[in-house]
Amino acid sequence: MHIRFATGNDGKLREARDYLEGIATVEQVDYDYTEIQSASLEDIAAHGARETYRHLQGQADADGVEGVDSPVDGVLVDDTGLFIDALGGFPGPYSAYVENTVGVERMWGLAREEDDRRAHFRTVMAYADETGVETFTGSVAGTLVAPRGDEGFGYDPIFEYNGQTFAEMVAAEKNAISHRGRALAAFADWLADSQ
Ligand code: ITT
Repeated sequence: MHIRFATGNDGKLREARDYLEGIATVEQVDYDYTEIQSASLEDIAAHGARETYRHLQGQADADGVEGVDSPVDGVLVDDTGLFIDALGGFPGPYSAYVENTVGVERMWGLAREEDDRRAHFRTVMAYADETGVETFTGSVAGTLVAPRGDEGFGYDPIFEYNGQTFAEMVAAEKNAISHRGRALAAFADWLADSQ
């Protein structure tokens, strides 16, 4: 089984490869799909996967090679957000924009002002193939803390789960309990059932 993962985020790619080892090979695809403006991670991911699949299919047809025409050759997209309870779910679907503008340290600065520092990560994985699009969701609740740890990526240093930040865990430990790991588990179950 071979899957194309449309992402520019090496951390996401590493975790998906790690989780799907023995189930599927994961190829990174560099296609800048349209990130639609929506409060729904499902809509953003499903739209991105459908668009990328159509693009690759069109490219394969134009090249005269066999089309991307079986569940073996589907496209995966991952849309993730960090939702902070005391901030009404901010940054949520805007997490990438906020990381790239103000950065993780300043997000912690905002959260530190709050008594309630609960937050959750949510990932939606969308998988598109010739039969359509399926979405798989995973989430994990934790607490925001001052940055600790060098593993992981993005908001991992400020997200604590059971006394450890995600940046203090290696990929396999994080995958066992994380939003992405849970979405990948649902995806892997679906793949196994559909074969
Ligand atoms: P794509 O190319 O896949 O879109 P991206 O980094 O832009 O990569 P998103 O739009 O899903 O991804 O943005 C999610 C933001 O949340 C972004 O700032 C990520 O660094 C961060 N993020 C995603 N997954 C994370 C995780 O498991 N731990 C910490 N931060 C994460």
